[in-house]
Amino acid sequence: MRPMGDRLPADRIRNVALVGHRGAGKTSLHEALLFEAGATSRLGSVPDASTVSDSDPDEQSRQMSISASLSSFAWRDRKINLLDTPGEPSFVADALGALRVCESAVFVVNAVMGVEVSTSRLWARAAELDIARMLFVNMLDRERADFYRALEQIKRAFGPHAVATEIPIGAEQHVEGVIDLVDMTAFRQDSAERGGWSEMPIPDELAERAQEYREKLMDEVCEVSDSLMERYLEGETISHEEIVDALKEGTNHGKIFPVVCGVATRNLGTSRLLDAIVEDLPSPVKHGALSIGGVQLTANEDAELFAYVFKTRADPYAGRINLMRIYQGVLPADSHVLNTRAHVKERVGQLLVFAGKEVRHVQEFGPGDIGAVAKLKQTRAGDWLADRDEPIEMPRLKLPAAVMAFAIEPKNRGDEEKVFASLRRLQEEDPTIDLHRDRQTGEQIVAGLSQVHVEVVVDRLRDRFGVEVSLQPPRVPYQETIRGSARARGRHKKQSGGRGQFGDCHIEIEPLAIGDEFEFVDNIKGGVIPGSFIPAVEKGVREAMASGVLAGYPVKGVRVRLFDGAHHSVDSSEIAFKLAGVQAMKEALAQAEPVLLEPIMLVTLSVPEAYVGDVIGDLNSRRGRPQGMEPDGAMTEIKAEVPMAEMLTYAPDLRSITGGQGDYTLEFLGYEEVPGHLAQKVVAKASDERATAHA
Ligand SMILES: Nc1nc2c(ncn2[C@@H]2O[C@H](COP(=O)(O)OP(=O)(O)OP(=O)(O)O)[C@@H](O)[C@H]2O)c(=O)[nH]1
Ligand SMILES: [Mg+2]
Repeated sequence: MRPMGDRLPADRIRNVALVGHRGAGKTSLHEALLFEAGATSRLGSVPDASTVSDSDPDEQSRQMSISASLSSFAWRDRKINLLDTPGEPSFVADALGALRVCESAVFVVNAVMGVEVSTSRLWARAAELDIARMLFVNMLDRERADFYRALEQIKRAFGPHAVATEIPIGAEQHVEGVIDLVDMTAFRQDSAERGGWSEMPIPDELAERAQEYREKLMDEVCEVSDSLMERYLEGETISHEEIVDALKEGTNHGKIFPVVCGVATRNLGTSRLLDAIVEDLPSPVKHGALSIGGVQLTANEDAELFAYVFKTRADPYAGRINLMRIYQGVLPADSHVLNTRAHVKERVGQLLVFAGKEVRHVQEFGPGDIGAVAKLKQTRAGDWLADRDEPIEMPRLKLPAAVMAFAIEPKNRGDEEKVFASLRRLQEEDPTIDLHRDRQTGEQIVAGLSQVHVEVVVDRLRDRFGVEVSLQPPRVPYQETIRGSARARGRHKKQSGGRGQFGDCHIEIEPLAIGDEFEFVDNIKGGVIPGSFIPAVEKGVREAMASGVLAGYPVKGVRVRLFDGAHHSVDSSEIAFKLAGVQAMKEALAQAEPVLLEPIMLVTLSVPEAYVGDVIGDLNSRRGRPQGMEPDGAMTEIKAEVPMAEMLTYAPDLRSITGGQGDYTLEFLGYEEVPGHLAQKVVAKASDERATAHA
């Protein structure tokens, strides 16, 4: 056994992700939990930009979380590693990344709005990962908040095993405490100070309701074990310990999802949530050995080290900070470890623990723990650190496609290199960012999941790297394809002075099935084009496809058959055949009924019922095709397929239609042909742009 030093054994650790819809109160709850646990001395707030976890200037100015942030603190002899995650769908990579390294998640639900779109999506991901889940119904103090309505919605969305373990005392601005249904005791909140609550008798008017919900809880708890159920049905008393054990067992195995409640901004219900986290949620040892990418890992401190880096933060001053989860073994400070992707040794200096507003240094991280390390040279999110060079593949996160593309330009000429290098660092931090150059205009393109996403990139370039860029209007990533087939010949012949240039090819092209990109078939007989030159023809064909004949967009979905040609024993060369390929392909494309394709998005909206008609009318005017509608508490969920070109600036429009009460997410579905009259406009615009670019 190794000496423990300043770390706790794995069974005393709780790794918990706070997840839920945008604005449900995760950051406020994170803040209140830190305060209640004594890790901070004052309760910060989101409107005052004084929370621990929304510490970036762009998080503060937008009043929303953008990156996952970690805090570690003690509660009843356990170490809780709490990850506050963003609810905004554009930053979902961090929420998913956090869920993957935690044994459990607390879902924060707004008591006015109930279960919202992102919450359901994240729940599905947590279910796939098979992690323990509990729910915190927040904002009980708000007007129109209704714990019981939210609870019904939760059951409808997540099944009957979501069960209240407490109910509120009072409602809206008069909420004053909670009743614990396990022990049937009531707690009144006297102040928002730490420990500012006291036990009280269950108020008479709530006695019956508390009994009713206690029975619902017992029905669920007893389902965990047959013998418990039998005794319960026979009317025997079940002890406090038995209930607590069964609740823990059920929660650990995804058979029960406890629902608690409170008011994050008033620090109400937080002490009880902390108790529930350490009592009901699993430690890293609970699950036993984990099989990741075929390698068995156990939270054993004597086994060799395997640590997974799940988050990288690019900081121009502090350097890179990596957050990692130790799956097995111990990582000491001032040591060397192997990065199994880059196959290099990294020197580990100080190990960091984010404790409230402070950063502490520790001697080591043990198995099951989550912590940070600064200044590793090559390591970034997605890498494994290990004692030996055994590469482990973490299953890839299913992330949405980056389809909102903007061209950016440095405000100062000469900053191009710096902009690009800084973008690359930001991309390490956020894998959903896509960077590329526009083939036609040569512009630097930054693509993200939404406009906000790309705007955040621009802000971070300025705040962290000191480079100012301007954002050009968003671009639709059109594509081109063909509807018909055609044959064409390409012939490159030059005779100038010494050796000539000669290549000649005949091709036939036809459309492929939707979704297939490209196929090249070599049908040359009798060596009319020598085998060594055929790849050159294919290269030319591909080059021609990079920029279509209609508007210069990439061409997809074409089968090319090379069936004839000619060569010259002295003058033929790769370059000559490549140029012949380009020429043949351009000609063939022009004759094969080229068409323009546009991306189609699935938009999922959540709007108050009163605005449904207006929202649908507006979607129709955007060439939208409604796919369905479902009432969901006070809100209605609408799904529609809409061309991306019509959704580029949707956020402000939806805001004005719904008085700011609507919300939506976009997801890429696939490509479809652009209707003729609109296609003409796109083609005309592209030719104007080309003219300006070459002017
Ligand atoms: N009245 C009331 N307001 C709350 C409560 N919890 C949070 N808020 C407020 O609601 C707003 C959103 O809270 P946040 O904590 O930022 O929510 P979040 O879930 O972290 O939001 P994202 O990070 O954007 O997903 C802030 O203005 C909070 O002050 C609550 O329990 N009661
Ligand atoms: Mg937040």
